[in-house]
Amino acid sequence: MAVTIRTYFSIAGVVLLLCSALSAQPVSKIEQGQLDYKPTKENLRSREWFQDAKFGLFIHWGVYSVLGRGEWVMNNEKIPIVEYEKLPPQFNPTKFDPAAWVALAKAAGMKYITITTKHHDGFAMFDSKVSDWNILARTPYKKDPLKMLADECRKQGIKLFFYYSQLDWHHPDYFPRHYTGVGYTGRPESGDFNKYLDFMDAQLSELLTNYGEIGGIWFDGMWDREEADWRLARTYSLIHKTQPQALIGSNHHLKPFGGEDFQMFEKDLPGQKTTGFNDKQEIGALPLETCETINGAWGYNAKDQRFKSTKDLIQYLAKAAGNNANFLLNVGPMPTGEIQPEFVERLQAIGQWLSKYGDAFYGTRGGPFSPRPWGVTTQKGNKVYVHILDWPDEAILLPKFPRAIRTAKALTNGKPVHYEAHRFGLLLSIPREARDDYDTIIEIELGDS
Ligand code: JFZ
Repeated sequence: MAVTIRTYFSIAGVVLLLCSALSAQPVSKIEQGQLDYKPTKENLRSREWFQDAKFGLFIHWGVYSVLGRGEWVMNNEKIPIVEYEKLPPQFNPTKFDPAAWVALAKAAGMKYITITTKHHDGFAMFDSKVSDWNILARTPYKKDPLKMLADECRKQGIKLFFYYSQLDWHHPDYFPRHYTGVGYTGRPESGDFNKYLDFMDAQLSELLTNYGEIGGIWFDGMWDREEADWRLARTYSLIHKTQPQALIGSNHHLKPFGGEDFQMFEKDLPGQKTTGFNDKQEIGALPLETCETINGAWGYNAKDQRFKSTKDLIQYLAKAAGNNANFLLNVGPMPTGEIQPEFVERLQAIGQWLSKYGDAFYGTRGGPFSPRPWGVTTQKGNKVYVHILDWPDEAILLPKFPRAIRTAKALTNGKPVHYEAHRFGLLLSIPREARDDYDTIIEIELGDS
């Protein structure tokens, strides 16, 4: 079994991976979803918007950032709740500047932000009335960063999505426990899971009523209890009723359930199954999104210096687009509220590059040809964009196009490129001077037939 295990996964994480790989098909309860679901007009419009948007900023931010060892630190290091509760008093992000975060996302060419409202540690990074395990009640900061961010997003024209962890290592009623949050937290060995789900629905209601119109909810964590009845139908209807335009997606690494509006792939291009925890994940018919980190960490990790290059990230964006998927690229802000310079530099470089090549991304869908070893294609109307990511020669043979070709030009310099409609396919010349360091894009205009 080929398993890629991220470094911050502890032994428990490895056990989790093995267990999920060995377990039979998931029990039907988890698959229930909202069976009678018919998306509204607003929802369908949002899906189109989402697919056009192509590029978003993922933000993992919570009290774990104080320790700088990622968002799984509580479980990885088996920190009991009494100890973990000492983190919020140390969390005072006075340098958090929502205008700067949103401006950075925009400068990167991103159209939306997805931020953790509550991660697996159960800590609400927003004003919650249903539990005092939240940023206003427990930290010296005493402000609601989500409110500040939501206001700023509206001002700057960026959509805001909320990540919400269904898994909870802090709530006593998250019981029975299964893979994680087991044995060390100090919670009683009893609890009422339905009460926990009531609490979750109450927090979701808060998120859906106090922050204006949102882009959607990004669920994560139901993989922790495959056997449980998550009452998805109820939760999903609550969301769809309260905000019909909001899109629901869930990181359960399976085919989408009824009531979901988009499908996500974690650290994986759609259908590639490279991570070891998604070997059962099939591509459904919904809009797609793939998420990735800049170094190896979601939440702030002070020691992780393995930054991907701007080239890697741009090529990943292109591959996602060529696979008909959005790219949600993550940053884990520091406990000060700032985003570290290595992330900022890369995001700005991507944005600068995209400001020249955006036509080949925004508003496109996966192109006429499935991804190839040399690159991918995207398409918008009668234009096909050929993204050549890795090809050493000055000519390349593409499969035959479904329609006649009117023009072909390199987006690098805007000049026509030579092509020949050959009986084996389309022969394209890619002259040296038209090359781009990251992605050489040839725009092909198709004729009417
Ligand atoms: C999940 C989170 O655990 C992680 O912290 C981060 O938020 C990411 C975006 O989503 O990642 C997972 C979820 C499940 C497994 C592995 C990683 N799993 O089942 O092995």
